[in-house]
Amino acid sequence: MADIESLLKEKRVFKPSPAFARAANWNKKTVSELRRLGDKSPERFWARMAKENVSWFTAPKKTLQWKPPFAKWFVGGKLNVSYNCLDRHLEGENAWRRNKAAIIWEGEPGDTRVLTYGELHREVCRFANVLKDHGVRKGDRVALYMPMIPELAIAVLACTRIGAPHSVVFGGFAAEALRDRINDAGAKLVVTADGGYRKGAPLPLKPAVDQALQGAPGVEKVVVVRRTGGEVTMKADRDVWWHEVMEHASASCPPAKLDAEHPLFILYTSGTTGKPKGILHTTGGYLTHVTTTAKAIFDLKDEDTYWCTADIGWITGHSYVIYGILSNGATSLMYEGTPGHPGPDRWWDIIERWGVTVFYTAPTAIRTFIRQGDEHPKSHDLSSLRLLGTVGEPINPEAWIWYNKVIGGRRCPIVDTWWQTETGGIMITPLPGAVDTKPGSATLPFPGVHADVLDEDGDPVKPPAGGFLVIRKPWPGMLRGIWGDPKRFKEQYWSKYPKTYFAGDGAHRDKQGYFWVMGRVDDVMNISGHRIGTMEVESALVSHSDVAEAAVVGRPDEITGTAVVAFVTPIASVQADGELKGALRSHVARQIGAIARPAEIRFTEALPKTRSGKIMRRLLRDIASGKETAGDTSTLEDYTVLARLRESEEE
Ligand code: 7RM
Repeated sequence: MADIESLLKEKRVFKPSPAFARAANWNKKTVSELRRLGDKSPERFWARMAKENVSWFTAPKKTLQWKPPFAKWFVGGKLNVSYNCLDRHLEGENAWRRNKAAIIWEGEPGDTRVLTYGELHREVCRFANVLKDHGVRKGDRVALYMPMIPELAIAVLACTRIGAPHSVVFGGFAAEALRDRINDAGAKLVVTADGGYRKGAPLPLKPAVDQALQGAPGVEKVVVVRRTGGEVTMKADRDVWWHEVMEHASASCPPAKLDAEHPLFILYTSGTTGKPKGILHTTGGYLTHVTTTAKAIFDLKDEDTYWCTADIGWITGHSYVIYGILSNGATSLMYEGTPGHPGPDRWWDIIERWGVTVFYTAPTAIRTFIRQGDEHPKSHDLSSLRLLGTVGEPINPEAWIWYNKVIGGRRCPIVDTWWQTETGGIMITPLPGAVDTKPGSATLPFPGVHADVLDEDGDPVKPPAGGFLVIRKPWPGMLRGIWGDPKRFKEQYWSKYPKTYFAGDGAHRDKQGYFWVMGRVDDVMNISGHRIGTMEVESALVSHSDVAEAAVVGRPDEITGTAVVAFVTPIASVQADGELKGALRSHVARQIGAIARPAEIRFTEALPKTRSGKIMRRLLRDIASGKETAGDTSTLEDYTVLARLRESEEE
């Protein structure tokens, strides 16, 4: 298992421009000083960040208490997340931010709403009072099943104001998945909406809540936002309208003074099998991590209009649409709908109209845009952009170069950020004013983060080489556990190596020590004894001009152990035929080597993805080997894809 062979041949290097470097929040000098501190003592590094970037009612007494795998950060410290995201921007020397936009929101139909820091503070206080009026106390869990509307941001911040941990459930999940998550967290109250807009039409949400609650006896109240105006049934004594209960709620609600380790939220992420895991994050460490990383990596300035396209139902939406951005007093843009509505240029239109300066999105979205053609971004003025980011998957160099050229006009640094729901915040990333970038590499660990790549025996690999990605020292944003399941927490993350967090990803380090994350180790294929990441074969496939997207899995093979099966979506104008299959097989052989040549290629219109755009390869593995799908499919975005894929079998 030791080596994950890296066959990536990427050699290009991009240096930060002198102008960007000069103005950066963290320049070369700051970064090298902080790296030294973080290498020597992560605790002292994070203690300094907690002091510089977070406001405390009571300063922490001890930075870290570490009883592996259980960590407590900033012990004795008291704080409030909503205070850090709101109140502190209305006080003292920051008081001018009262009328600065905190959230610029745009609905899919084109309606807009701008909430200033002053207004957002008022709304959050009012909703915090509504929660209290409806029986929610400190420690009680609140489930949020909502579209991407301002009320979702208001609701999460209101929860943090009173110390009620929230559990945001993707609006795309079905009733059953919602019910399981409500019950697992033991939520007492649910906030939802009549519906939201997606792909040009209202999509109802309330019926799924009604259905879920038939099997969720712990829920006492439901607050319903009117978004689409669609028909809903309101259950007497249980359901109330948001606008009615908000009408008389007081806008004064002092923030609860919470322990640094008070639970902040639970976020469910799908396990490979069975029950989804409720990842638990707490208050002081998480806020320190996301505030510090957002400031350094997105280089947030008061003049910026920052847009992260992630849904709040994903960790990226928690950390870098809401918490890390608002705690820095920056302006966060939030968009309700799909990228393709009303036309394929919707995102570029938003960037142009609002003058977005920092843009953070997923490689899967970038590949979709490449497929649609350059004319869409090129029909808009994107010159406001100054910094680009990616998250969620490895980005193939072709897509990186396109993003740099077509979206960034060759002037914007790209930060390829590696992290997980479990890590809370970004862990491996370029610092845009200080670190040279290479297309396809997340570059180096953030200061204070002790990431490494180990071999099967637990020894660090000698670069250039591949292995298992781990974090050797605790960090403040780390998950504190799996809700209600400490055993699974230990087994899942802390059992492969002693006292070391195993992320489940494979990575390669190059001669310079740069990290190249190759994807989940479950996805690594062993072909005649050679370990090849699915991502490398995918990257080779999408570098062919006729291919828009590709997903690769291994299928058991008597001779080679594993045979490569590729699911390929060709670009719109191309004839998907046997000739193209042959061309793609040779292309992969040329790019990587004959060993990686797909034994089978299946053309498909769509791939099974999560709402956050990750390809669900374990479902493809079942299809490739002709098995029925086992395990959790609740995170699948479009259920019809599976049936269609089964029909794609080779003639
Ligand atoms: C933030 C998020 C986590 C998994 C992770 C990786 C993959 C994320 C990158 C990446 C390569 C990246 N949380 N991943 N970012 N792989 N380069 N920059 O995505 O919990 O939903 O997923 O995503 O496999 O383990 S997540």
